[in-house]
Amino acid sequence: MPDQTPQPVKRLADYRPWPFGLTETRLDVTLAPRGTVVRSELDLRPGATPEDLVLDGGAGLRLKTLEIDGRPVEPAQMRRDDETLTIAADALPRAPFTLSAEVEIDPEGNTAFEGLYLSGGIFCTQCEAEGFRHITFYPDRPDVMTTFRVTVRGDLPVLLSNGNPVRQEPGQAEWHDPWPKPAYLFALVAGDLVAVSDRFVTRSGRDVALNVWVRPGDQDRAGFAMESLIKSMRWDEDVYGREYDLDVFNIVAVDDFNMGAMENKGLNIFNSKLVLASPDTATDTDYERIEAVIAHEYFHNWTGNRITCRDWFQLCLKEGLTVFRDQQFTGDLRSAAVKRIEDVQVLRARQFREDQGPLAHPPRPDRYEEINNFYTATVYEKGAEVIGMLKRLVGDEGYARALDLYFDRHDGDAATIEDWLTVFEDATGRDLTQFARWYTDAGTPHLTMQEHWQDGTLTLDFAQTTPPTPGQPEKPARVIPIAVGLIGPNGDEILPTTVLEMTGDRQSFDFPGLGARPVVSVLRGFSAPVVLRREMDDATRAFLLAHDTDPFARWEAGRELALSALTDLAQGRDAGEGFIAAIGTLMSDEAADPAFRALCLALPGEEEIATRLADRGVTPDPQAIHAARGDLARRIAEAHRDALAALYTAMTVPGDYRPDAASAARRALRIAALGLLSRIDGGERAEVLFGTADNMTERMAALSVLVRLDRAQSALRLMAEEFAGNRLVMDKWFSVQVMAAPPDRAVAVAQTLAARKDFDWKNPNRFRALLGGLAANHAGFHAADGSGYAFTADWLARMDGANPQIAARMSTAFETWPRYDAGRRAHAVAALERIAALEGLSRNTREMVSRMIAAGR
Ligand code: B3K
Ligand code: ZN
Repeated sequence: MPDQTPQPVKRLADYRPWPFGLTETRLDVTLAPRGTVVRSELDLRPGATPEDLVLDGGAGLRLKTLEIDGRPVEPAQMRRDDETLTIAADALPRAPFTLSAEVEIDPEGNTAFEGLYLSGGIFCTQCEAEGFRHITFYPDRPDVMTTFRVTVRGDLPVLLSNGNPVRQEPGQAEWHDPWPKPAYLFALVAGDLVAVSDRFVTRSGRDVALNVWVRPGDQDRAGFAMESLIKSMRWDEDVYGREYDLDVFNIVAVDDFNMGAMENKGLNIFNSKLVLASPDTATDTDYERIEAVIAHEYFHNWTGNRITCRDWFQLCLKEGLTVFRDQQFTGDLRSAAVKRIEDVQVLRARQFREDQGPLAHPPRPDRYEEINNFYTATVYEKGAEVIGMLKRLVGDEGYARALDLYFDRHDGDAATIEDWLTVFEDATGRDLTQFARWYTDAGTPHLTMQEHWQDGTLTLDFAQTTPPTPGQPEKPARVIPIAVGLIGPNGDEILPTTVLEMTGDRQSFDFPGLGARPVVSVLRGFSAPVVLRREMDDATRAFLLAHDTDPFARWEAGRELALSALTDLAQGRDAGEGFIAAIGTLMSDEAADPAFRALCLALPGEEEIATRLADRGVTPDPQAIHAARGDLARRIAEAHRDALAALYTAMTVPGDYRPDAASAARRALRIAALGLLSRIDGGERAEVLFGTADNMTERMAALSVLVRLDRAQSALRLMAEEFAGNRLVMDKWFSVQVMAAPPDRAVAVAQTLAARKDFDWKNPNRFRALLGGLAANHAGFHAADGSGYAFTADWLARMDGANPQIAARMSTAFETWPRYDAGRRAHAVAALERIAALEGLSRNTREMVSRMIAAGR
């Protein structure tokens, strides 16, 4: 048979449908830690022209038997390499046939947590994107969809798979999933688990059994996840008209998981940190994230499962839309204004950073080596922003019509971005040819605005340009929805939010008939994911911070004030008075939502300051940035000592802890005040709060302050004693010590922690706590002597041997290296090259590291 060595680069342009049909998959799995036996039967239909049958299958599959319609396939008619099994066309019947295989796999030896693996005695699976090929030989691609019948055998109390239960008896369970699905949505879980259970009756009357499965003893921390699931099910019916479609919905929490959670049909598997919560172990942020991720995975049932992706290049079709939906959900349940600001902060911190560096790629990439490297902020968060822009352009009604059409037209399909855009064109009559560039072009557009005022007419001149990104030197103009409002000199709004549509490189908009020159509030609600540049003095920013009616624009005005002060300070210039005065007024404005005030009080992080400097062509100096931020915080505290102390007391939340938005908002403001006050009280309040708070939110906030001030020894000891048996709390304990450490000690702290017995580095949460904690300590990670880079590289190299997905993901700590000074750049490249030179380096990490190194060439 001809050689078919897999090509390293996969290209969208090479897409071709699978030449066979698959009508049903039957699996019979007999579980054993080192030798699980998987028997599969695939009902296949050959295409019109005879072709070899190529199935995906990893090197870890030990093939025992292979039969076609009950007859063994001759060895001469098949070919095996590390990634595929090929059966020659002339060995295949011309009519429908059944291919049966028996393979043996080793879940206990599976440290990559992809396919079937063991996590603390629980068998579980992760198949997206290409994990099913480590369970059996299969056409492991999202456009091959079929129904599944699964029998699970094993001496374990709980045996779960997708769909509806057919038969359950001791040691054996049979499941049937009537909804055709691709292999990436397959799941199996088995172990000693207990359920927190409830029911949900859908609006058409289907009675659904709901279970959140956890380890015995964890039931009292699973209630919030269940409440969140019920809210999600109701919201998707109310807002998108989407109902659940099986008799059961199972969620399982496991401790070893490569990411947050997975939307397997009817059997979501979650990282335990996104399920388990109690007031004394989880923070407000944890609660909000649990609610959002439970919703996200549940919403995938329609946007991802019922309508899936044709190929992995289309990943943002399901991820962008599902993120957009979970953002809407959180906005509806909590505060839409606060949620929008938080989402923009995440977008800027992660996606803008990605777009500005060597790993930039479009929301719909057209090439990849390892698809797991493309579960990125660009695919997820920018994918969601693009949908937000579409909605803004076609209006709420147009959006609702388009979504109804999408669900009607594509239910059961493996669809593409073109299908998605066509639905919007058909539902609204709009031509989206130019809009499609948001999907195909990488990079963040830079938008400049200039104002002209003459004879009662205000003219706004806009210009857009997008910097080059790897492989895309030139970028044509995009459609940019720019939401503006005008505010009169007395603070009254004279033009409510209006959306301008920019389509050219340069474009002007006139606002005639105005009595006096207004102040322009622009990019309201962050109406497009662009970097906006406009000349504005501090007085105008302070005016907008006081008067803008759009909460995002109001917050943004404060942010700009803070950033201009911090970038000046970091370059040795005196600054900050304007911000200190404006923030003083806002912090005590009782009419403003405490959550909003907390957001305004939190200074931009060091990474954000570095990004702003780099954006302005200045090489960031991490130590100077750290000092500038500390200095401004101290000056705010000195200027507003009494007001902050009053806030700290007033924002105490009476009664038992509740994770609702209003209580969380008060705690957030109280914590913001605590952080500032700690710059002048030596950490006294933090020490008291750590000892007295009845909830993890305040205890962690206090602990972080104490770590920063280097007086956390006894608090850390107490916490370690109290929570030695709680992995999730101990993850926080690891991460806060590195993240909040004084930068000159961060690497040493990380080294000490890494040497501890309980640094169980193969557990992704623990690894992320330590290495992600260091990466988040900007001046610590970017230590001038390269020690942060070297430490991280050592651990990436080690992790790559066990779990390539985690190593590759964590390697993004290096993605900003080109913007630093020559000394740091040399250390960073040396670290990356050391990883690249490793023998046996995974495809995942190799692709990431070589893309990052290429930026220096
Ligand atoms: N779809 C999964 C992510 C899978 C990641 C594979 N490396 C979770 C989510 O986005 O909902
Ligand atoms: Zn998702």
